[in-house]
Amino acid sequence: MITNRTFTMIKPDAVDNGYIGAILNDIISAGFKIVAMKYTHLTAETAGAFYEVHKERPFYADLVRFMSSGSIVAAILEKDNAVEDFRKLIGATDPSKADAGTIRNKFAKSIEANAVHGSDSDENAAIEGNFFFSALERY
Ligand code: YYY
Ligand code: MG
Repeated sequence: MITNRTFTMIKPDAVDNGYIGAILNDIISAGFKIVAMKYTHLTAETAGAFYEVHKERPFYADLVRFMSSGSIVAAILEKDNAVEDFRKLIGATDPSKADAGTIRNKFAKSIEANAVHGSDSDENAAIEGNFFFSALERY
């Protein structure tokens, strides 16, 4: 059911640092089921479109550059209360403020290169999942 789904990306910093396996392990151990997943690479255009909601923010240009600087892993995850529970699992946007044990606390070094993305609402989870995956891929 769509309301039990969220969307995540393992960002270029975490991919480059070799954390894909450890992060997926934390996600699965927390009770999330992987519905769809792909290893891919954003261009400046696709990263810009994905983060369009932030285009007036001062960090937008750097964020787009960073998000298109290396490979990412995109995934749709399923669990009861997926959006809220996943935001708790990843922790605060700024890893220095993320609670101990959260994915950003463990694997991120800066507010920009913060290891993972997590959707902030059911509506955005659906939009973001549809951005990366065709209907066939996200059955
Ligand atoms: O949803 P979340 O990823 O926790 O934060 P957002 O406020 O949606 O910002 C998206 C993304 O932008 C964030 O993960 C890192 C980057 N960013 C930044 O580089 N500098 C900021 N001051 C705020 C956000
Ligand atoms: Mg956000």
